[in-house]
Formats: sequence, C-alpha cells, structure tokens
Amino acid sequence: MSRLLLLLLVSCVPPPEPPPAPAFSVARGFIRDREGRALILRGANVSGHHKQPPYLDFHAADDFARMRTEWGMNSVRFLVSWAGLEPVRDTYDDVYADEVVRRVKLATDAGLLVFVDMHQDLYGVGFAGGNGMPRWTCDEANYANYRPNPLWFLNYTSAPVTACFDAFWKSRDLQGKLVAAWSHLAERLAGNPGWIGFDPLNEPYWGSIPPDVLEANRLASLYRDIIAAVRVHRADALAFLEPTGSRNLGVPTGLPTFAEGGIVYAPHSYDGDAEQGLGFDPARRQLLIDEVAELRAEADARGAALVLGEYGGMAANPGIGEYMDAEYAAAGQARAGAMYWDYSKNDGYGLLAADGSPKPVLLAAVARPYPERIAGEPGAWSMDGATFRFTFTPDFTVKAPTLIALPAGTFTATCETCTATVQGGQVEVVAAAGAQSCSVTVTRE
Ligand code: 9MR
Repeated sequence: MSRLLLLLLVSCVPPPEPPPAPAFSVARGFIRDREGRALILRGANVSGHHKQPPYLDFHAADDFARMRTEWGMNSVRFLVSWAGLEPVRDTYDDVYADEVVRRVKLATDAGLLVFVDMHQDLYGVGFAGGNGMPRWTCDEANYANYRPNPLWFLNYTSAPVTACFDAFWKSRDLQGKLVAAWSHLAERLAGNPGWIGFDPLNEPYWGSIPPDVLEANRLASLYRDIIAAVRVHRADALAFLEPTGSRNLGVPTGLPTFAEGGIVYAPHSYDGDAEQGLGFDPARRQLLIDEVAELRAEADARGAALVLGEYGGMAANPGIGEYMDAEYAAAGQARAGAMYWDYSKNDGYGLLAADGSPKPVLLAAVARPYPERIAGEPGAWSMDGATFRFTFTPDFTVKAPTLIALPAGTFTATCETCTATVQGGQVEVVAAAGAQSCSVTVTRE
C-alpha cells in the first residue's frame, strides 16, 4: 500500500470518542453530577434489620417511593452483611446477593441513589449482638469466651472482640476475602447506574492498635484494595470511607488523602450522651455543630466530599426533636450530606413505629427541604420554623438548574438575584445574569 493511501486511510478514521464523563465525581469538596452541579445526598439507612438473617427487611417499592416523594430524600445507604454474602469461606450465597441487587434496583427505580455499606457491629455474627463478619473469620475460642455487657458498644473493648479485630488487621489473607466479597457484589451491582458507591466497612474497630495508626496504615491499605477491586466493575464508583468508630468519640482521623479520587469522607454524627440512652441535652447543640464542622475540615484536608453516613436517635427519648434539629443544622452549616439511622419499624431509632406508622417527631427534622443539586458553590443552609434559607455562588459554566428538594407539603419560594419556581416537589432556581451570590428562601405554608 502506498504511503499516500495509508495517510488517506488514517486521516479518514474518526478520532476515538472521548470517554463519557463519569456520572458522579468529587471536586472542590462535593460530589458533582455530570452537569457539574454539587450533589447533596440526604436519605436514610435501609436498614438496621439487615444485620440479622435473612439480612433483609420489609422494604418494597412503595417504601422507596415514599422516601423520594413524601420525605424528599434522594438516597439510601443500603446495609449489606458479609456474613450473609459469604456464610462459608469461599462460597457466596448468590440468592442473597441477587436479592440485594433486586432491592437496590427497587430503590433506584424510585429515583433514589444508593451506596452500599458493608455493615458490622462488634466484629461479627459469632458474638451475641454482633453482626457483619462471617463466623469462619475468627477463632471459635473467642466466641466461646465472650460475656456480653448490656450497653452494646462497650463490648468492643471485650478481650474476645478485640482479639478477632487484631487477627483481622494482621491477616492480609482475611482482608483479601473481604476485598473479594466486595468484588463479587460490585460485579452484580455494576449494571445499575443508580448504584453510585460503596462504604467498605462500617465503623471499623481498631482493636489494640491506636486508631490513628490503624487508619493511616492498615485501614488505608484495605480501603485501597477495595477501591481497586470495586472499580474494576465500575470505574467511577464513589468510595464512602469511614474513619474508625473512635471518630464518634471525638478523636481526629488519621486517614490519609487517597490519590485514587472519587472519595467521600463518610463519618457518623451522634451525641455521646444520647447514644448511651440519656436523651439529648439541648445545651449540647453547639458542641454537635462544632463536631460536624471538624468533620468538614477533615474532608476538605483530604480533597473529599462529606456525607454523614449515619445520624439518628431514639424517638422516645427526651430531647429527640432538638437533637434531630441540631443534626439538620450541623449538616447545613457543614454543607454535608446526611443519612438518617434508620428506616425501619421499631421502638428505637426507626423512622416508623412498630405498627408501621411514621414517627412525626423524627420526620419533622429529617424530612425537610435541602439543596439537592447546586449549579455553583453551595453555601450553608438552615431551617428556622417554617422557613428554609440557602445561599450559593453561581457558576455560569454549569447549564443545569439548581434544585432544592422538598418533602410533601405546600411551599412558596423567593429568591434574591435569581428566580425560584416551585414545581413537582422541588424548587428550581436560576441565577440572574452576572449574580455573585443567590439567596433562596422557601416557606412551608
Ligand atoms: O440501633 C442499633 C441498635 O438497635 C443495636 O442494638 C446496635 C447494635 O447492633 O446497633 C444500633 O445501630 C448502630 C449502628 O449499627 C452503628 N452506628 C450506631 C447505630 C446506633 O447506635
């Protein structure tokens, strides 16, 4: 073939298509959608009842529809159990895996975005009250030697639970099994575009290693392995990374910056006294807000977005309304996503009572307006009585509108240097040409 013909042929081949922009990415402290808008995730954990066999709860399509349309939520932290997925070493329960995939699809069909949490409390199912790690992952002698304390989280310090964590953090082989389980699940979830990410391990416990040392070394390398394994199946899956549970006790995180990108820092926000069953003292509101501000600083220092993977309280305990209002304020000031713990039916944290009726005291603070997609840099948001306020700096290179999600109800909206239109369960905000800053006020009638 002549050189001229070859040149002609080469110049006729169209240039390769640029790879599609990732559906979601992280930039400048926020998850960003394909249009470049900041995305704030607000939703609930589904659910605490996934901890025990059959590792699933009652949720059906109308539950997810209710989350989206009645409560205005846009996301779910969906709990998965490694014990359910790999009950026997190297043998996956694909009936369970397929049911997880089917239920995640129910949620995404209802318009929710889902990230999956590999949950554990107190190591695993070998300990009474524990969940998460399969029984085969630790020496039976530890389970036999366990004597539980009624305040569940104090059991982390028991010698057998600590021994199992120590063995887990020492064993790259065992960690590799968790990595492989993640790969197995991610492969099945990957076909669903509404599945946006993964939370590798709930509230990791440090055992006898200092928490910040564990975070900087072993936990970070486990996270790197899981990120790599999951992203084989979905290159843009977001990694919702938790510090150890010591963060709940106010200890700054030792997690490093992850060069991989697409990182969402996903710690939990609880008041220590309320978690012990003492109720919430409203005098502790500012402390809670300050703690979430520290979480925002930790996310910023690592180039990550911030989503509080859990916040919540027991509806019957004193101060619950003030507590959940403080959590809303804290998330708004830190410009953080937040996932309520949890959407289940019970007398404790559940959004529904045991008879299935919603608990008004919780929903009053949980189901509120929030800025869902922001064409620019989000400022803080707040709710004072019936009035929601939000300010942002518009970015005119982003063409899609800013959207404020609303729960069911009647709302009106006003806007400074912008227009705001209430329609279809949301407020659409468009900045006026040249606006430096836009302030939106939404009022519940
Ligand atoms: O609300 C849950 C409670 O009913 C259980 O006894 C306990 C132990 O499994 O877990 C509680 O849920 C916690 C979650 O698993 C981890 N973060 C804190 C949650 C509230 O305490």
